[in-house]
Amino acid sequence: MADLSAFPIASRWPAQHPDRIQLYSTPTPNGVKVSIMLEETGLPYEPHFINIGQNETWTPEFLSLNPNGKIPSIIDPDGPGGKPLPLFESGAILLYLAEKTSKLLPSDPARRYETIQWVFFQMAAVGPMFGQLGFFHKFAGREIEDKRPLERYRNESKRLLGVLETRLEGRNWIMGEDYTIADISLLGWVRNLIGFYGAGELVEFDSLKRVPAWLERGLARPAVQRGLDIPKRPE
Ligand SMILES: N[C@@H](CCC(=O)N[C@@H](CS)C(=O)NCC(=O)O)C(=O)O
Repeated sequence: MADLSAFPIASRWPAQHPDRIQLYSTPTPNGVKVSIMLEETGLPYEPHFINIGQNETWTPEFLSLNPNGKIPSIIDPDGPGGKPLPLFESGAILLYLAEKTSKLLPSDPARRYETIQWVFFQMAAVGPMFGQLGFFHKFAGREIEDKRPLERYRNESKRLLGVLETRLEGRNWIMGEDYTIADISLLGWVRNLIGFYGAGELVEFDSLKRVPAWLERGLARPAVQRGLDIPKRPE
């Protein structure tokens, strides 16, 4: 049986199954990347709900795993060399799980780097820009009179959707016929932009053809449906 006693986070969120991957998360666009990946790969894992509304990522126990105070984070009790591996940053976690399972990341080196390139595109551009648009359109930023930040993030989000629209020409998935971690990284963000953030009209989502069809294909996957609701929010 794996021993997680060296990890302070395991004292606050105890493992019932210490031999399984421990997932500390919330079902946000960054969080669901990892739960979807775990569902797609079939790896055994144990989810722990972290309440970001109550600032639980800023507790000493959580910060001991991720000094950046953000979900998602994991501990794999069976990491490289059989030793426990703590990991944060959703992109790094996706890559790690893909390599661990040899799934959802092409093995051909050129296609592998092409996939990683799109994961970085999500991490560096789509996530931060859509997130800022959400802040200025839906959350506290709505109150700000100066509309230039909202305009900037709207324009940039619209442009990024255009990049995806072009990429998906003649392709079912970001990497063509292969559904990969690039799709997993992006699905939750595009869904959130037009769903929870209510910014579909703002970015003229209806003027796109391929992105909506890709989103529908992705959301139809049973593992995606399950992953979107993990960890379950307490009632
Ligand atoms: N680049 C990070 C971003 C993670 C992130 O922004 N997580 C948000 C939820 S989507 C969070 O934990 N927010 C809590 C807070 O900042 O208090 C990743 O992809 O893992």
